[in-house]
Amino acid sequence: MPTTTETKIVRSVCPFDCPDACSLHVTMQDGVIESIDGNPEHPVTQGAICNKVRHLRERVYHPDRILHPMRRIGPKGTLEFERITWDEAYEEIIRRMRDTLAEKGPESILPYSFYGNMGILNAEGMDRRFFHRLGASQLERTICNAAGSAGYRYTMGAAAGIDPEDTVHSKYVLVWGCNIVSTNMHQVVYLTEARKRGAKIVHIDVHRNRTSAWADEFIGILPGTDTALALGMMHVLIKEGLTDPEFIARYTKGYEELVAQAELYPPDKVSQITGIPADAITQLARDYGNASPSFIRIGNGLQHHDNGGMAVRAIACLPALTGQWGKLGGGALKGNGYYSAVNSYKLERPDLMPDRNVRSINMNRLGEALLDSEPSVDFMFVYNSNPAVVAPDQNRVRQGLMREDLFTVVHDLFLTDSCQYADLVLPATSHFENRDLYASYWHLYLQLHEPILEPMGECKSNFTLFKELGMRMGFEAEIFDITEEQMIRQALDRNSPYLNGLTYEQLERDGWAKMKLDKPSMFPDRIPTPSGKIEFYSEAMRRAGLPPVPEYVPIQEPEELPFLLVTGPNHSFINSTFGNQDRLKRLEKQPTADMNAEDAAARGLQHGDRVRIWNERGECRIAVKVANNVLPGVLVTQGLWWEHGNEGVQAVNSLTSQRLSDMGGGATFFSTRVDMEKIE
Ligand SMILES: Nc1nc2c(c(=O)[nH]1)N[C@H]1C(S)=C(S)[C@@H](COP(=O)(O)OP(=O)(O)OC[C@H]3O[C@@H](n4cnc5c(=O)[nH]c(N)nc54)[C@H](O)[C@@H]3O)O[C@H]1N2
Ligand SMILES: Nc1nc2c(c(=O)[nH]1)N[C@H]1C(S)=C(S)[C@@H](COP(=O)(O)OP(=O)(O)OC[C@H]3O[C@@H](n4cnc5c(=O)[nH]c(N)nc54)[C@H](O)[C@@H]3O)O[C@H]1N2
Ligand code: SF4
Ligand SMILES: [Mo]
Repeated sequence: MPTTTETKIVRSVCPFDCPDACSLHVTMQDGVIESIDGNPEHPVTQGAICNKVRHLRERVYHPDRILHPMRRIGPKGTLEFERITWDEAYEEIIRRMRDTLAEKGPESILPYSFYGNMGILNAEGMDRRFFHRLGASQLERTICNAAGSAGYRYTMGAAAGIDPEDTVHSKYVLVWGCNIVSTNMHQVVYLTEARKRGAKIVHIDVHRNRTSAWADEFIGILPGTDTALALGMMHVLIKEGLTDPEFIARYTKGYEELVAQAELYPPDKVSQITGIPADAITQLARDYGNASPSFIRIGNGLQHHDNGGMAVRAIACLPALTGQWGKLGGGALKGNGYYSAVNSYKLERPDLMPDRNVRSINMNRLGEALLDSEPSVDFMFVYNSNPAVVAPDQNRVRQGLMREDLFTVVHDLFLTDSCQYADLVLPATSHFENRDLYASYWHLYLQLHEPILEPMGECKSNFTLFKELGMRMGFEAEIFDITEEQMIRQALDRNSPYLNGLTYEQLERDGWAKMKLDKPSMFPDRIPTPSGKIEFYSEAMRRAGLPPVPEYVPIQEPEELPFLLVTGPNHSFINSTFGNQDRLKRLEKQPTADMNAEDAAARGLQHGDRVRIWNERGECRIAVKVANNVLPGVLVTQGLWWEHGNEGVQAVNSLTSQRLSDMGGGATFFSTRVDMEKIE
């Protein structure tokens, strides 16, 4: 029996790619994590966290964690590795990098990363410096919110909205293409309070899901038609005089052009496009136009389409039409990254690039980059991402990863599907083992994370990995041989009214700090568009070859195949993270495709039948869930499942396309056409 035990509660931050960026209270017993809870003192977290992270202990101490570097000894596509030392790993990486540099030049080296860990140093810090200094191909990190952010910026000028804490004051709320019960639980907390104070909450989605069940009203829409709905609402708002002429005159540009455009979208026409009854469209516009303050939570779902940028741009016009900006609880929120932006120049050091015109590769076109780019990608460094599962057109991606002449390094905590193609696998620390700085893309707090565990086995953080690689490459010591604390100080060194002189000491003392925002949002006082107004008409869009006024452009997939497939994330994983966690897998049971009962009857399908869903890119075998959760002609799956370790599971991205969205180079995951047939 242990004689003395020490229990203490320490502070941490949730590192995952989730808007809530929760503050955690971790109960430690003799240096080991006992349990994880939400920090009751954090103003947004308020003691509540999701089920995934409450069980994060199981991930951190998981028996499958990679604890030392490994080298491939079997063929690509299998998981046969031998243990090697860090010295051997570093020597091999440097030798292969130098060979590639000498034979092909730096553009043949490609980093591939995203936000498996949102920590600023580990996601966009030392790694960026290292690849900039090498002169490697640039990666356009467009897989998540690129289209919608570009669209929103065309209208509003910046990735900023209202403080989510103020949404308790909203009286009418549209949750639009956002599954907040699963993906943004503290927005649900605020809106539940708003509802207690009299607000009505409407969910607009292609899928009747957990958020629809919680909302007061659900509007089911056909995928990729939201621009038409927004224009239909504008039509009614303008026709019925539900706009705010004073706000429009003072703060917007291009109202006349917008009026002419909205004229073309009467409810009956919009009904045919969107699948929403015409009177429901009229009612929605009236409810929105008559309520104030009203709030729109714009999600990432509706922008994973060919026309996703335009959809967000069009929706972002609505609060300006009814004059919501500036009112407490009025406006919209797509993302708030603008307020908490740190000094990315000092952090990432783009000035280290030997050639500023180095090519850049869009991460959504990884398959093409690996299979037909010139110069070829011969060295790929994967970290904070699982491209074999999350990238579109997965068969092409995996075909590229199989190339014998491609050298691939994967740095991760687990042997993901991507590791199957790695020549070297490197062990990553969990965020509990690192010092880092965390921002949210939704709330307004920056948080400092201090390590609460020693690195496990031989694990290294991304920061340490790229720092040590830089030093071994003989790169400038003052840039690479620094501590996490020094780098955080560099990141905070930014003249921003929102950071407002925030110091490392302040974060060290309090754990977090709120960005300074004296008004409900920066709008309408500061509108950083080219005209300084909210732009219903955008000259920048016209110059970019885009329709300057919101306009509905259908998705691009050829219409031969009868179903539109939306492959969203699920409740219990975060993208593909947690896809190897038994408890969470059990909760999700198995991947399924929701299907309309009418479609099922026409095809002779019953609930639970297995089908083969296919298109020209690939196929996926999955069970159907027959219900009226989707409109006829629509299929919805949830979850980015791993293939290895999940008998019979096929990843949905074999069906999705590398096509890019209308703006921002975004992904078009949800604009996928498929057919299906029953299998025995
Ligand atoms: N539990 C959980 N939380 C997560 C994640 C996760 O995987 N699991 N992922 C994290 C990440 S990286 C992100 S980007 C966010 C994403 O979270 P959200 O912003 O909520 O985005 P999605 O869940 O992709 O899609 C939201 C909703 O859009 C709907 N949708 C799809 N197409 C359309 C359309 O054309 N129109 C409309 N109106 N709706 C449409 C989908 O059915 C879905 O319910 O969540 C983060 N949080
Ligand atoms: N069909 C379809 N595809 C999608 C989506 C969809 O809705 N549908 N969603 C898209 C979206 S919105 C996003 S954001 C992307 C997400 O795509 P990814 O960013 O690839 O996200 P994850 O699948 O969570 O993979 C993150 C990996 O990073 C690892 N990791 C975690 N912490 C660290 C660390 O500190 N160091 C290192 N080296 N590794 C670490 C994790 O173990 C995990 O394997 O997927 C996109 N793909
Ligand atoms: S995944 Fe999201 S909701 Fe869950 S603890 Fe992390 S930040 Fe909070
Ligand atoms: Mo994302």
